[in-house]
Amino acid sequence: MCSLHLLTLLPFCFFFCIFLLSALSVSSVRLPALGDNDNTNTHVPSSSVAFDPTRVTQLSWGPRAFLYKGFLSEEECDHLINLAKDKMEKSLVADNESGKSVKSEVRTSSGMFLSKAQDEIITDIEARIATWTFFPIENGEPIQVLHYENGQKYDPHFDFFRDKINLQVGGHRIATVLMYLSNVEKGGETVFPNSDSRLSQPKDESWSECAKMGYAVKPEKGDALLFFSLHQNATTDTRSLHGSCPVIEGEKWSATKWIHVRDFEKPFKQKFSRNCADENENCSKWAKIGECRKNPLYMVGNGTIIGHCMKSCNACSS
Ligand SMILES: O=C(O)CCC(=O)C(=O)O
Repeated sequence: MCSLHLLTLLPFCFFFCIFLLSALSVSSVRLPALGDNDNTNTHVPSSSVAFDPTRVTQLSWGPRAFLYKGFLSEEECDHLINLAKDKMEKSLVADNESGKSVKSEVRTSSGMFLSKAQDEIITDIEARIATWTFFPIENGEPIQVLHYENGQKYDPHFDFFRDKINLQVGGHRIATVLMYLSNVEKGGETVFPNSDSRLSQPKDESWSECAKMGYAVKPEKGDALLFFSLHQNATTDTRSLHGSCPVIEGEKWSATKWIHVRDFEKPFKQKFSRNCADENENCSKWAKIGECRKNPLYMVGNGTIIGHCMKSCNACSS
């Protein structure tokens, strides 16, 4: 009787032992947790700070949005602010008809564009963005640093274009990475008024009234928000409507990397052996204030159309 029981228990014991062994071996592998600074388990050769997928959470599928906790170190945030702070100008928006950059009350912050690969730290951050988003570095625009003081905001808008001119350089902006460079005491949230998740996010009194109008993300120094402006089939996603709520207390620093469906650098890299000239006497002045990057179609053309300031923008060899 007793030996019969032992025989029937034998297969059970066998499987139990296998289960125990596998559980022990899994628990002995330590994955870095959120907020853990030990990045030695992951290795990305193109950026000295390892990309760590365990820090990423999915926020919404409509629009597709993800938050990376501690994407930038404190030092990287401070470095971006230091590079930008003496060069800030009133932020502009793209005019829907002409595509030109124009002043508007829709956006009351100030901002400036860094150069791509401006120094080692920027090169590193750009490499990390490429790893996270799966988009090559050349599809990205230069990083734009933004500063919002008390009451300043960016009303809800789309990052995809509605004019034909901007579309010619790199096509639509498909994704945006917003990096928060400072904490904000109150307000300054990034809000998505059309998000599918707008009604399901509980909000207490720490959120501004503006943030309560949609799905919102509180700026926290070092965090980065990635969202997509196009659906998987490359049509525009109107749920990607987003804005920066007015700052109520403190100030907000952020940095934006817009990513296009195609190579955004091509016009800059194009070397024309003929027509290496400026067509406007103001070209060198405009080039110095960053117009080659801010108004690329006019300044350097798009590889088919020759720009008006090819020489000053170093877009050709004479
Ligand atoms: O700073 C923010 O939270 C929003 C910025 C933004 O909307 C943009 O740069 O397109």
